Amino acid sequence: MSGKDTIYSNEGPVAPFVFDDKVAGVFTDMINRSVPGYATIVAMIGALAERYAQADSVCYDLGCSLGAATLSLRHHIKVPGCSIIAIDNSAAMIERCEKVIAADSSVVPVHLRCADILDVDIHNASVVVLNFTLQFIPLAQRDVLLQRIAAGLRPGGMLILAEKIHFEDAALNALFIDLHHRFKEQNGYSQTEISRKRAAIDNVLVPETLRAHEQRIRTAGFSSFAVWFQCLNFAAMVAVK
Ligand code: GEK
Repeated sequence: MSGKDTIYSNEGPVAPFVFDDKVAGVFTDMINRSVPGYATIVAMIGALAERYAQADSVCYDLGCSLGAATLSLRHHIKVPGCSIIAIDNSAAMIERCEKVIAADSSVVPVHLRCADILDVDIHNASVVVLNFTLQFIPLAQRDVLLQRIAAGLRPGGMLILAEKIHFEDAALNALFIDLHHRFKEQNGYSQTEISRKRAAIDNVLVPETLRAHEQRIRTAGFSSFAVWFQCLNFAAMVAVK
């Protein structure tokens, strides 16, 4: 389904990164070769949802791309009456995601929506997943989004948040960025591809510190918070209402 990501292999001016048809067509290859631990995080999203999905509730996958987290949720939900709402504002992603879901055998209902997650109602939720999506939301809108998620979660409901992160210590921040670039190099990206992608994503993907995430999550009304995965400048967190 996914082609090989060669989007930044040529020289030339770099436009800001967008989730268009070209990106959607190579997305699985791109994210697996770019995000350390991505497959582990996706698998664990299912394991967490298996414990926290509640009967007759909704699991939300916000910024679902091609539906990797949706499939993981779908194959782990065991309670009756639970459905999944998967949302992405990229039409190219949603078109492909529809095919992925149609080809999958699970009977848990999935409703796909092409919409901005900032505009979508969150209601009767037991699990909400933001798997590398919040980092693309403008900083000024992140508090309100987290407050809406907290309000839409049932008591005992869970937020699963994975993000690229920033470090307050400048030397460590530089070290982790450098090691992440080495990781990409080891996965077959050239120096040109790495630096052009970095330029394209600058100001489009805005990472924050773990401290900022925890503060926002607690202020939004969650009662517990933990980091359950981290590799270099990529981390996955969990919070329970
Ligand atoms: C996975 N979760 O594979 N509204 C809806 N979707 C959005 C918005 C928005 N405001 N902003 C960005 N997106 C996936 C991976 S990718 C992560 C998520 C990455 C969507 C965007 O279109 C893209 O599909 C996704 O969020 C981010 O488990 O590329 O690093």
